[in-house]
Amino acid sequence: MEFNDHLKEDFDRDGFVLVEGYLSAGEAAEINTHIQRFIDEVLPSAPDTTAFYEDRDDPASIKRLQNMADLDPYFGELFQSNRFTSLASFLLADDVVPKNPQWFNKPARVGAVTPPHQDGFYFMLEPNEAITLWIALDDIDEENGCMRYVRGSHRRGMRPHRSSNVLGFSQGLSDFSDEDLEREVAMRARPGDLFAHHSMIIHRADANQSDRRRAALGLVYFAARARKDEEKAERYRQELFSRWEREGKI
Ligand SMILES: O=C(O)CCC(=O)C(=O)O
Repeated sequence: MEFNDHLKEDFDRDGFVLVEGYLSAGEAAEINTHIQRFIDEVLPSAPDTTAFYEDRDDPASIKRLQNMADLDPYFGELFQSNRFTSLASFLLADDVVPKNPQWFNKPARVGAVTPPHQDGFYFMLEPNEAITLWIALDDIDEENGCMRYVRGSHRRGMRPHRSSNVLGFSQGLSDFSDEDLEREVAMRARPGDLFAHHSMIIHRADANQSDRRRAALGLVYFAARARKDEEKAERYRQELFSRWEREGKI
């Protein structure tokens, strides 16, 4: 697939790029249909850690689905498809290793904030070179919790994080500042629009204060040149799951 050089220049400069209509509205609707099928048919027999809820007593309040590629061939194929790997590869200037696709949902009224964070803090890569292709599946704006990126922050290193108390986003920046807010851009999107964001970019989203859902599919790819500290990552994962179990969150 051919991509415009400006796309890479913008991505390198800003740490994120919006590609409007990367998928058609029809293709986004098809993904929505498969998400619902996944919830109805796959989730009931999937491991508990596949879904996180805003309210564990309310099955309609799913805020996150993960491991979808391993559990369902449709998401496996979508994730591995050239359409996405070629874009990730072009922007990272490397071969890419597909990681986990996740569904990020903010249910109407109850969808919580996404705290400011850098994905690379969770990824634990050296060099920290990875990308998320974040595909909007709804009309998304300030009211239902659009993505907010701190332009260029991927070039200014890893910032300190601390426990955020937000399920699914356990870590948030501890020094998020007014200067970050000044550089931040709120990005509206329509179904099928795609944001590509670098693992070092600071991003966040507000809670969903609207009567509309806000959903997106996030496809994560690591650059082939990036090496993961597997031991550190596993230790972190275990600590996190024990904490969630203790707190009754999963
Ligand atoms: O969808 C969201 O609110 C956040 C997603 C996110 O943090 C990510 O894709 O890295």
